[in-house]
Formats: sequence, structure tokens, C-alpha cells
Amino acid sequence: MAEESKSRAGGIRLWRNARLATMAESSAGLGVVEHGAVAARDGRIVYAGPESGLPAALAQDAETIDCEGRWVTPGLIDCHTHLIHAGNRANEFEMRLAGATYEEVARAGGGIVSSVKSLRAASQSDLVAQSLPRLDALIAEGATTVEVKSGYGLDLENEKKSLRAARQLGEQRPVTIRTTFLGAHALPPEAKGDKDAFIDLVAKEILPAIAAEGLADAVDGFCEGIAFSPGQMARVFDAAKAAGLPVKLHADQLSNLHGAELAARYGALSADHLEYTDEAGAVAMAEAGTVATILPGAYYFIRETKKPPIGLFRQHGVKMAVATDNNPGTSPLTSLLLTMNMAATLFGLTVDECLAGVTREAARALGLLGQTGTLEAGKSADLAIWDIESPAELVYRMGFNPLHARIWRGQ
Ligand code: DI6
Ligand code: FE
Repeated sequence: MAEESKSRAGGIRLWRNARLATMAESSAGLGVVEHGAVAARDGRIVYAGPESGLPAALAQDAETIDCEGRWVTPGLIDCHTHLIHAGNRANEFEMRLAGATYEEVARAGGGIVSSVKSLRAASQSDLVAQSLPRLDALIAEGATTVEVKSGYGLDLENEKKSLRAARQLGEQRPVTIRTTFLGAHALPPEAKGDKDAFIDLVAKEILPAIAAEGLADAVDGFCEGIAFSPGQMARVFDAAKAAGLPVKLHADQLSNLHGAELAARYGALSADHLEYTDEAGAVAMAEAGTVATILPGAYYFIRETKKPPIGLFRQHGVKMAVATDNNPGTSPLTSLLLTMNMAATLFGLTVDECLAGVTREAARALGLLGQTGTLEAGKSADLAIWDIESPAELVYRMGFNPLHARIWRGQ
């Protein structure tokens, strides 16, 4: 009770006796502070740094939490998910185990279109109920912000249903949800093979209606032989621009259609996957400030062998985010910790790159770097507190969750 009245009076919460990985861009590496403290007021960080530098006024009236020497990082951010979907595609997994490729399954009428059927048959509350356990798995590992795409509805009504279900997730759990409209994900059966006509529908009718209702924070597309061409994606991006929405792109996942350059040309927040991206793509992304979102779960699950050009991204200064790509077809993955392990093991990302990839760079990939992703004054008090001896353990372990506590907007 005494604690509560204090917090009401001063409104300050203080986490002290902590080892911080602030992930601040201005600091080297992880921005480690060995004897650190974080103070928050009204859900925002007002101080993050050495305990010895904590202003006395903040310490005085604070409700204080002793972290007992634990590590504190920014809350984790999953910047690329298709969390809202219905059913699963374990049957296709078995087909692929028997030798079929992802593209063969898609061409045989499986793939994304089978998830479209399931999603259209599900009600909005069904979708929320089916997706909450996936969100809860991310939250249980310290996620405080999760991006959620539509893209299994593929008509106005079902895309709206998906995005509303995504927004509802954020009302039912203490987590920030960012929604992305992915209308140009696949060709629905009723389009009867006419990709251009479907792109017209997406660009001229569905996207403007979704934007007018404020259901999407960004627009995404799948630029690939089995999906849409760069020219078709450009029409969707023009419509996004007209609606005032930022764009991102599933680019160069299965082949090099120069999706990275297309994304860069439109000033995309991120281009994602990028296994087949070449040097021109990396250079264009660096110049545009487009984040490379690395998705090792999909690479692993479809047993891809071409790795994204991490060396080129480093060489040209492209920022790298790391995300689950949670989806029923190519990445049924709901663990950011395991995703970091995969990024390190499969692609050779360093521990520092992995941790930045699920915090600061993931925030950048969502256009949220001003609000979250690092432990710095002015940002949302989104924290993860870990029972670990060193940050490398977050990347090193597989299938183990050392989260001690998670704080979202100071609570
Ligand atoms: N790339 C992917 O890996 C997912 N979507 C995309 O554009 C796959 C989605 C699915 O197979 O359901
Ligand atoms: Fe994806």
C-alpha cells in the first residue's frame, strides 16, 4: 500500500541495480551500463544510465524495483509477422518433407491461397482467438511491440476483418500492435489468373478504403514470380503514397526481381527476406535508409540455401532488423529468441547485430525509432528484464526462456 500511494504521488517508477543494454545508437555495441537504473513517469523513460547519475529528485518519490543485478534490455520488437491467420498448413509441411518445394505447393493450389480459404471462413473473433496464443508466445519472451500484416483476406471485407482483428489483439494484451496492409500478397481464386486486374482492385479500391478507415499503419507486398512483379508493386506503392502510408516489401526471397531497389526507390521503411538481393540492391537500400529485415525462420523452414548478403549490408551500412515472419506456410515461428539464434547460426550475425535487430533496428523498420527500441529518455518505458549473466545468452540458447519480467509503457 505504501508503495502504491508513493507511485501515485510521484508517478515515478525506478528500476535500479540493473545492468543495462540500452541499445542507444550513440553508444558503442550494446550500450552497456554496468550499474544502471531506468526511471519512468507516465509510461515514458525519464532517465536511463548509471545509477550514480540518477537525479536525486527522481529517486526520492519513486516506486523502486530492485533488479538484483539482472540485465535490462529494451522490450523486444517483432517487426514482420502474419500473426493473424486461421488454421495451419502442417499438411503442406508433410508434402515438402516428401520432396515438394514451396513454389510447387503454391502452384498446386496450396500455399497462401489455402490460408485465404481458411481466413475467409473464420469470423473476426475466431481470428483473434486463434492468434492470441501466438501473440502470447511472443509476449512471454519479452516482446512489447509486434507488427501484424493482413494478406490472407485478399478482398475488402476480409482484409478489413484481418486488420480489425489485429487491432483487437492490441486491446486484449499489453503490447503495441502495428498493422500492415498486405493486399498484394497472392492472387485470390476469384481473380481467375488476372494479376493486373487484381492489382487495380487493390490499388484503386481496397487500399484507399482501408486507409480511409485508418486500419493500416503501412503497406506491404509480395514481389516474386509466384506473386507480383515490380511494375505491379509500383502501382500499389503509388496508391500507398497517395494515401499517405509508408511502404515495405517482401523482396528477393526466392529470386532476384530487384525488389530491394524498388523498395528503396519508394523510400520503404524496410525490405524483407532479401536472400537473392545483389550489391546494387544493397547500395540502393543504404542510400534510401531502407532497413533490411532478415527472416531466418522462413529460410530455415523452406530449406533455402541462398543466404541474404549480410556482408554487403555491413559494407554499405544497411541497417538490419531480425523478425519471425510468423506465418502458417513458411515460418510457423513464434520465438524472437530462437530467431536471433538462427540469424547468428545460419547467417553469421553477431550478438550485437541480433540484439539490435530485435530492438532498435526493428523499431526503425516500423518507423517507431522515436518511440521505442532503445532505453533512452523520452521513449516508451518498454523493458525486458532477464535472468542471464551476459547478453550473448539471449542469442546462444535454443528453446529456453530466461525472461524475468516484461514492462510495457511503464507497467
Ligand atoms: N513470403 C513468405 O515467406 C510468406 N509470405 C510471403 O510473402 C509466406 C506466406 C504463406 O505461405 O502463407
Ligand atoms: Fe512475410
